[in-house]
Amino acid sequence: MKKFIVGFFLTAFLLSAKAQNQNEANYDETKVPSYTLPAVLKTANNTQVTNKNRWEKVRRPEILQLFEENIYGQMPKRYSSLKHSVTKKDATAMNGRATMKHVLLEVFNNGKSVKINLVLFVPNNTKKPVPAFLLINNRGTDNTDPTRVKKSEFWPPEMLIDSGFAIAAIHVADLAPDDKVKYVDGVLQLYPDQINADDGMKAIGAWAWGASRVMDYFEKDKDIDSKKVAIVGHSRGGKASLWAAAEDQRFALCITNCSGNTGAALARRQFGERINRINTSFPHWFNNNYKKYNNNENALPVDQHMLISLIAPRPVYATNASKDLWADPTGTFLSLKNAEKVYSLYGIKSNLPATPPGINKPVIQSHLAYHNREGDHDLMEYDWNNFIKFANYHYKKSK
Ligand code: GTR
Repeated sequence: MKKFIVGFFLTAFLLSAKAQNQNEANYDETKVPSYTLPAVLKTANNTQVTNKNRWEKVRRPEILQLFEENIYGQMPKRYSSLKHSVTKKDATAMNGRATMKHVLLEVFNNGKSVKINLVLFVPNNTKKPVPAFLLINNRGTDNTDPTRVKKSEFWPPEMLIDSGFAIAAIHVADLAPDDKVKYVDGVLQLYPDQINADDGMKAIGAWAWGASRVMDYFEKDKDIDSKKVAIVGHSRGGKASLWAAAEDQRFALCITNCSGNTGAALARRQFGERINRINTSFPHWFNNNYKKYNNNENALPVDQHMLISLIAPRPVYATNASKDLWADPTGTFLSLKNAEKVYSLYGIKSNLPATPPGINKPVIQSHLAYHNREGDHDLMEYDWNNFIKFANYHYKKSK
């Protein structure tokens, strides 16, 4: 009983602390400070980038390095080996419409290994290989139930299968538990040098690394068109989906749902969640160097429009929810807008309007796509329905 009472008060205290922080955040557009974004197209030695060759050879690598050093940490480029085995298979899933595979990926390095449980559904009556969506799941594993006894809008494989896509999911806990102490019990064991380094990867980096290992597997699975894989994440998972697509150019599309601070939203607007808050609540997400920017956004050599720019010319879809001001819908839209100039180097014009579109007015047919769904911080059928349209639009065009 005593335990219960202590637990109750502790939970109430933590919830009210969180609410208080959210209440203290700025949600008033007129109080957004004036700011200057770092120039995405100016190199470290101050020369203007005017073509995609200079972008790819000089500026893109510079920006990627800045994000590694100051925010997400180093991304290991090598591992010793990867083994995969299909541990469960059901060729009659969804009343025969799909084949379900549970694939166990085991990645070895430094005498250690990490096991990644991949849940995958592939449509049965569709010409192979098929394009796929991969979700980095940051919620309970019941959201990606392979038996389909439990269903949730967070990951609706029936909808994707009926649209001719394969759909997969991994869980963040396999890679780095989402916990300020236990986050080292995963991928970081394979790269121990990173654990105490100021620019070492932490949880978000490990989750993105895991998505790339799934891509290594997809390249071997004959049912999957590995040239057409969309990486999807919600919120903290959406921060990881952006980082995965920035680091790994094999992802054809990137979808970042309600990713907010240190995701798709501009940091310098200081609207909703701020760097100081995210680093205090979640010190295990970003590298140690990032703590230098607590209450000091303007000192950052990058802002999040540059993260989106790293994904160019590949299409990016960022979303928000109207009641989720914590994730700064306007700042997300502006981040996309400020990445447009990098897409222009490839002759690509986005179809985004000059100012944020209204609630439930998605802009889907665009390399930089956006919507602000009515409602709360979540990943829902409305969002997935638009992601399917987005993928259809881009894949049909490139055929
Ligand atoms: C919040 C955090 C956000 C977002 C969110 C989530 O508490 O402040 O940055 O990541 O969690 O993942 O749902």
